[in-house]
Amino acid sequence: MNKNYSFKIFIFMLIFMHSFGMVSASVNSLPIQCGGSFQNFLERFLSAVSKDGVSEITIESASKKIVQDKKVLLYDRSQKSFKMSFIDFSKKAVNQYRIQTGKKKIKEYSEIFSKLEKKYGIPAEVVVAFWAMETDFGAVQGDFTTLNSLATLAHDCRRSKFFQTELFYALRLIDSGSLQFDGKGAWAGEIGQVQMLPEDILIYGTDGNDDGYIDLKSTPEDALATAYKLLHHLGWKPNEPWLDEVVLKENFKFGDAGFGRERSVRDWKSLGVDEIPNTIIEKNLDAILLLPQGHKGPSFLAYPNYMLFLKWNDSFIYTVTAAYLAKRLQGQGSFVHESPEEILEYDDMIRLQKKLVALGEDVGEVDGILGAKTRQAVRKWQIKKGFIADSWPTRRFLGVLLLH
Ligand SMILES: [Ca+2]
Repeated sequence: MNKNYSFKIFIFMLIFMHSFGMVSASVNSLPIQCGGSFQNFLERFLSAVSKDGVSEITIESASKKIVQDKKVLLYDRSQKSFKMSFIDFSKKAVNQYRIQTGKKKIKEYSEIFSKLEKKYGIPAEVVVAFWAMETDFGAVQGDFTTLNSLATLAHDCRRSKFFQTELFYALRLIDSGSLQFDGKGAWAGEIGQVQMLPEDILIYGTDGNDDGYIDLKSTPEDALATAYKLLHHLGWKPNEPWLDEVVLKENFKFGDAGFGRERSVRDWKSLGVDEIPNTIIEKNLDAILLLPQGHKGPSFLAYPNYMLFLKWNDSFIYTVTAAYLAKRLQGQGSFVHESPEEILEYDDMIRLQKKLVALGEDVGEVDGILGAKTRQAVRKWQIKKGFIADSWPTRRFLGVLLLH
């Protein structure tokens, strides 16, 4: 393919779409009704988006080439990694290979990193942590056909509206020549070295190596520049920290930890949070205290920039791990911990969530995942039942709760 030609179309499309306000979450003709026969859904979808400016030739090819991929639904129903505990997941995700390779990559791409760091005030280690977590520096980008993945998830009713919009933008990427019908990526439709969805690619796609073409799959400079731009737009506060491991004094009141209980760093210090770096105490930002595996696990202070990790990926365990990997890339040692109790088995986690729901608590989806809402509900009942309120449900806690 003539790369320059397709790039010119791509840039034209971006200018066109921005000037008409078309790079936005809503597309006039969407959403359509989800479910029913897949082929019927696809035809209805294509007929709807043809009115929103997808070219006739793309619509015609899409109708012939896009097929349902049932494997995508299996993946969607079981995101196993987040049924792991923080310590298990982070030990797997933050390994020597990633730390050493990450440091090497920062040297190898030092030119573009220093340019981007200066422009956005985001340390290279933060972006490299995402690069490592998402694709092992581009090595594992996924082998699912992006269009089929997006169409399968758009047809499925669980998150249909979201994926209908992404499918629409994927067709726009095809129109612009920057995506092919057989283009591959992750099972949920993310593309390239930092795994981005079509709408984000249209908005934030950046030509990092100035070759006149945006290639997020095989040009690291383009993927990195795009990730920087996204983090900047999500609201990264330049030259501010995101996370520090800390140590808690004996008799620390663990119930102060968790989301929604921000305090200034100096307040935390007076409450018994130790080993906060001096530069952080001087800045005196607001912070929350995170105990991802309860009071016997590691403890972290998380500053406002940590919330940007949650905008990138809404899994609590993923984000603490990515934020911690960025610190390890900066030379921090591995976290310390005692021997916290293992995470509840899946079936027990479901029993716990169902019991909490029966007690009138909001745990979000009953999905067997110890997310932020389940943790908050656990904390509340730990206080009621006289347990240490560290949001980490042990087997004994579950037993006591089930008897309530
Ligand atoms: Ca490029």
